[in-house]
Amino acid sequence: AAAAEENGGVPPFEAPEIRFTKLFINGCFVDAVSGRTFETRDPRTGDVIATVAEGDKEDVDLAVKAARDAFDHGEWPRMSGSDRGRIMTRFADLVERHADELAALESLDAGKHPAVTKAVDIGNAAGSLRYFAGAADKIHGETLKMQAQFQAYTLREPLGVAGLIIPWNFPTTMFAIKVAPALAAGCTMVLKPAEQTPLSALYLANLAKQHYSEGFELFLQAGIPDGVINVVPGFGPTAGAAIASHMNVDMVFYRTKINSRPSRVSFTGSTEVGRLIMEASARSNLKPVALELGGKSPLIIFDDADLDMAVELAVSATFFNKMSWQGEACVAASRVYVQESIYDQFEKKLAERMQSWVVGDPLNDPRVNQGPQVDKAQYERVLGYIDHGKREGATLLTGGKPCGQKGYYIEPTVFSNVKEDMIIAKEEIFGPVMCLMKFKTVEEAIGLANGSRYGLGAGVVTRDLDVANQVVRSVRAGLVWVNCYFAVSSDCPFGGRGMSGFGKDEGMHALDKYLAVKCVVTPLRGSPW
Ligand code: TXE
Repeated sequence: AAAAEENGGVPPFEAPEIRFTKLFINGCFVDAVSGRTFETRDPRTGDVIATVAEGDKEDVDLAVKAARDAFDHGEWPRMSGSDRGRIMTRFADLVERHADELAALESLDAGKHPAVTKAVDIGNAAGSLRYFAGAADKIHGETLKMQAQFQAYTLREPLGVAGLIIPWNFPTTMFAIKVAPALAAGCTMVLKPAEQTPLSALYLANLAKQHYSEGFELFLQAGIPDGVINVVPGFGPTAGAAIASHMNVDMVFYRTKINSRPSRVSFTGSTEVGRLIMEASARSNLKPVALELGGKSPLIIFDDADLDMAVELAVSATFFNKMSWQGEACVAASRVYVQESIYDQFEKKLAERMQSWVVGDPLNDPRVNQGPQVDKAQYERVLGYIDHGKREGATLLTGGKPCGQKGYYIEPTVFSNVKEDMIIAKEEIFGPVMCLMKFKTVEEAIGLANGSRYGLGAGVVTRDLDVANQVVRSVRAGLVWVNCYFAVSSDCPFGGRGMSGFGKDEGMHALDKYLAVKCVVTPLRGSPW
């Protein structure tokens, strides 16, 4: 109590017990075939939190075999959608019931603020599970009239074994937004968490198989059956690549990089790895691929905007105000365009605002706005971009240096007078770095916003509806926010275009990735058949 009092009423962070560190295959926690392990570290200090079994090709083979058997012979794809939905709803309940422990685990592994992790990451994950639980019994085809003497209908069937490769910036949310639609569709899956943050996926896999009793029919007493969800922690070029190129994976979804035969691969991550994943699919079984890659999202601020609100919005859109996300978000507004007539005022207010920005340990200090970068590699990468910005001649308005005695902390950095051809304006930095630029007219702003090869998010701040509509219609992006930013929800399709990838997570569109459409034709009476 005394410690909590000293700390503004917040009790000191208690590290959770780490119970799951092995591969999760066919409902069991097992060691890697090679016996190898790797270390996952605390980004606040660089200290080892746990050693985790390191999956490789042989382990992916075993996981895919379990998923294949569960798909070809198991009950999950054959169960009614409403029964799948009921089990998924129970999974969501369990996620919420264990939210504190899960939030502590995730915050430790990823360097996040536990309260925010609980509200945002875990809240979104439970929300996705519930949303897709509700969708599971609403998957249906259409009836087609065809020409005379035939009729046809379509069936939407689960595609098979999904390969899911996820990144480290929102590990629990990423797990849920890939796993939930795949479960609703009736697919089975092999998921590889990022090597930086493997712990929450293993914890969630264990929750998914938990047993329920109260008043359920016998076959619903179990959780998600063994073999439906398999989790193989490991590295990208080994375990990830094995999923992307696997002949028995029917689709791959990458939310960052991948290569191996799952039936489909869904991936979230970097554009370079996205390329490798498509190549791996092309060279193996041509499995469908969905990629949610990086971005360089523009935020356009017009001169009729409320200046204080616009500054606050730019800060949260780039750095994630009060969220301790340290700019590690694929939709972060890393290009901020401000209309010339208010540019100087905006710059001044922004610099003032950053004075009260607190960088520090998000697990123990409730005042902290920004925590550490996820690992040494990301920390060095972001500092490398900051050096580029300085060398290319952008004006350093705030920050620009590492901070703290240990761990991976970087000052929130704002570059002003950035030019379109500078590296910091073109490449995804994925850290606490804002690039401030000016424009004169709506047309110029749209041209600048569309000057990137990415096309993930975009924001516009104005009170003029005509201007807002013009930008919304013209900007090349998968998500556009008007007078807000980062507002997301399970029913809003999330995903980009161009080098930001293709295929949607969330919303009913996400289901399409996990379903195959089959057209069935039957003759009518009197047909020559
Ligand atoms: O991503 P990787 P990294 C972007 C961001 C960041 C950059 C690098 O710009 O700075 O990517 O981050 C797996 N075959 N994003 O290096 O490598 C890997 O193990 C199969 C954007 O962490 O793409 C992990 O599970 N899989 C982003 C996942 O891909 C491979 C979130 C992401 O790692 C693989 C994170 C391979 N050959 C980073 N190589 C977003 N869109 O939200 C790696 N992986």
